[in-house]
Amino acid sequence: MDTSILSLKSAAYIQLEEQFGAHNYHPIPVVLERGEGIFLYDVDGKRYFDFLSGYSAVNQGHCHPKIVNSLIEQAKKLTLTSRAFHNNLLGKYEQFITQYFGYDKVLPMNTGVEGGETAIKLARRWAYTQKGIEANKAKVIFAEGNFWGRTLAAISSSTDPSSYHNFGPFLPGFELVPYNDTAALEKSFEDPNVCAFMVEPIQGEAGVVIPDEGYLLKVRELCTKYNVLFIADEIQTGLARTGKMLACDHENVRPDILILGKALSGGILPVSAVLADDFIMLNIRPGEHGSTYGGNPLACAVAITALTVLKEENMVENAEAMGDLLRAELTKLQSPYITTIRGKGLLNAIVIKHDRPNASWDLCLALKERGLLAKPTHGDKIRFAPPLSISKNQILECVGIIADALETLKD
Ligand code: PXG
Repeated sequence: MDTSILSLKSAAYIQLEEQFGAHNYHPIPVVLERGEGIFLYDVDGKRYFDFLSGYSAVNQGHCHPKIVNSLIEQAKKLTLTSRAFHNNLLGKYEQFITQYFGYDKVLPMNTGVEGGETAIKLARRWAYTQKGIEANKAKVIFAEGNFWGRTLAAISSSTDPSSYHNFGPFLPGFELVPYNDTAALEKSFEDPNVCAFMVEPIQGEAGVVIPDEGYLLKVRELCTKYNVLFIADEIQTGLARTGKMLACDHENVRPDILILGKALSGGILPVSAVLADDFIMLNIRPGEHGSTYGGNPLACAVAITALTVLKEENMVENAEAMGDLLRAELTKLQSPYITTIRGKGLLNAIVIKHDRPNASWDLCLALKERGLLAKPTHGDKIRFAPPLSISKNQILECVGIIADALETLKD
């Protein structure tokens, strides 16, 4: 650990994690203790623009007062009943979210990866009870470069060795096609045992990989033609992040199964949801799937408010406008070290090119020094994804910080 640029206080906190925590992450060396809107504050009181937003969990901004208030008010009344009993918020939340997104039913879970698992179980169950696939033969297709979490099922579909290496054996029944390749997808669909295609409308963790225009529309067409369920993983792309409520809205396509997570709680607690119509959802009966915390009243209260805030504060429109501005201003920098600037709304990435092998890490350290937090992904890519409440002047200030930090790559 290079602590030369850290206060002793920060170094002590990092040392504690190093000594007592598993070493399964490699964070930027900053120790945060407070968040407000688009800003984070470290233990020394230094303020930063947050350009990661908890990997898009904090779309509404840190500690949004309305969402926090819902949390506190509900926490004083009732937090968890388990699904052994009914609670007075679950039905209200279920009605709210299904009407919000236009599906018959919702199945509430907690983390994103549980949402993915749930979607696959729904698809397999539909395969056996509706499509008529022989027992244990159902296949789910994934796109290369996908990321949907860390469980054994999620890494069984992964093409990233750092996700799957030395964790086998893996779950059978998963197959891969290249992302953004509808010809390969159609070929895979010729197998009658295929029941679903699970895909991110924009691949987030792969480095904000945007498919060609028309890709999602063609996916929808092929899924309908071959009687295959279209599962959209909108855990990172959904909830206004890309300048539409859902990234699928960019092509006006409606997936058969929609998975939401992250910003469904505005970063307050883990809340995920799987939405589908009755012909898919009602194949699962009591006792066949669930989770202790899924649908707990605290999560229900928080999620209703988190979704309400997105609309009340026009976050879809702001994400679109501020994303356009951010990319235009980054392009104007004409930096020799940025080879690509891509994104939709406020889900953006730049690709760094430099002789130095750790240039993107070094750039993130330089950004941190200047008061902006971002993190590299897959070596040379840096995601720029601030909370969706960011203003025009703040975007311009941030691009100034980025320009200044890029200068440090000259030495
Ligand atoms: N789907 C997508 C598209 C994601 O980006 C998940 C599913 C899983 O969500 P949960 O809540 O189970 O993590 C993600 C997660 C990390 C990390 O630190 C996670 C994500 C992106 C980058 C880092 O584990 N996305």
